[in-house]
Amino acid sequence: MEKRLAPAPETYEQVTDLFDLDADWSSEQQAIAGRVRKMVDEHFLPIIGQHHNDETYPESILPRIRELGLLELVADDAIDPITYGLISRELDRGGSTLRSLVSVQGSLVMGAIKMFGSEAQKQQWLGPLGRLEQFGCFGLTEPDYGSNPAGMQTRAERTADGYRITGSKCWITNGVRASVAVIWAKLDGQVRGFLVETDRPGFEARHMHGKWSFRASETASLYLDGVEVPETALLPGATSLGRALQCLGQARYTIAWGACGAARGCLEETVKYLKERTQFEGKPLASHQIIQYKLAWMAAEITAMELIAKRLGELKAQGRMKPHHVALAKMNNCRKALEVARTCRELLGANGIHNEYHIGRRMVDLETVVTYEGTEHIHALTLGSTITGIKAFS
Ligand code: TGC
Ligand code: FAD
Repeated sequence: MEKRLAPAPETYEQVTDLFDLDADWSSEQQAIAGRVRKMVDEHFLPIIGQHHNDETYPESILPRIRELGLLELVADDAIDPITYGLISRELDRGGSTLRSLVSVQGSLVMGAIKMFGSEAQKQQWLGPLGRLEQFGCFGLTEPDYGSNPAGMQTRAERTADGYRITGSKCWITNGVRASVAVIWAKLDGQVRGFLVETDRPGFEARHMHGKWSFRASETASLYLDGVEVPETALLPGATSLGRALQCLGQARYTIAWGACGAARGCLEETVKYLKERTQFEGKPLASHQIIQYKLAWMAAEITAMELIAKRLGELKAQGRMKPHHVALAKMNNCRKALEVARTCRELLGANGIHNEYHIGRRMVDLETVVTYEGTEHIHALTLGSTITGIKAFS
């Protein structure tokens, strides 16, 4: 591994919880979050810079996620919303690509099977997906239909013993690695969800290269050329676009928490740097007024983000979480995390653009996070429609 890559930050100070919010969590919730944080510090941060550089997937983190049993907790419904949020926050403090790995598998794929699958589908898939023996992907976006998936062109038609699916999907996380793809397609004009095994004839997944964001995450285009699937591939409860959006609601929840972690990671690393780096008569950069102002602004923003995530978790735990709650949290927290990352990048000067530090990677990865799972504009329009009662999408 290249020597100048960022070290594991065991020594970073806890400068990001000025309202003592973490003290509100139960000892069990804090313990799980602590275990994830330790795993990230010891096994993810030391390797991720190189993978980001090389555009490679951090395979070595998979056994660590298995050891912690994070996705098995999801499979068994043994996790409360706040704990899931805290796990997402700690994963994203390492990298948004790491949180994505878990939230695609857990919230989008396992979530679709849990909410809309038959008993047989649950028996077949949830165990292997939870143990990360198998990977899944979620195919909604198409080349001409990103923000507006209602226009999707992928079609399913009935055959004698099942369905034939034709179409293409793009920007699909884990698409090449997946052995099962949740494919959203129109059947008789209605959006339905199918579990498509990726080794079926006519199914092809191709790596998308050339990303400058999410370089350590695998993204694919999927091509379905008359893929024949049995009757049992249909997710019985996935009966409309609204069902796909329900899955997204679960994943957007993890993103709202994850953004807090990404921002925390940036601020922790920046404070350490500013206390060590001196300019102008040997004074640490941290002693200058403009710099302290920016640190204070970021600490306040992170506190506000965490309060939003906390409230969202409470609403989810009470079964009261609505799409506009998720839209507000996803929109605000992703935007603010990106602003924090950009400010931290600036405060590190030239070092802010070098991968000796994690901030530049976090910043470019957050450009993906503000875009996927509904862009900032789309979430603003969802909120606008809630506020005014007028839909302004088209
Ligand atoms: P609209 O007519 O408003 O709604 C259709 C039906 O869906 C219901 N609904 C929702 N249900 C649950 N959660 C939500 N957030 C929902 N939003 C709407 C709605 O009530 C309605 O139900 P019903 O029973 O009346 O039919 O639909 P629309 O076509 O006008 O679109 C609304 C819009 C624009 C908000 C929606 O299309 C949207 O969210 N677009 C963004 C697309 C998106 O987020 N794509 C994400 C792809 S997956 C991804 O990015 C994974 S990233 C992977 C990683 O982490 O690495
Ligand atoms: P477009 O819809 O073309 O939007 C372009 C711009 O126009 C945006 O700024 C948007 O906000 C704006 N815009 C669009 N409509 C309106 C409007 N009505 N009013 C105002 N502004 C508007 N998808 C999946 O299905 N599965 C995945 O696993 C997945 N993983 C992804 C991984 C990565 C790394 C990335 C970058 C994307 C991933 N996506 C995935 C796709 C992602 O969900 C889409 O990129 C996103 O929904 C936006 O669609 P688009 O890129 O086509 O942008």
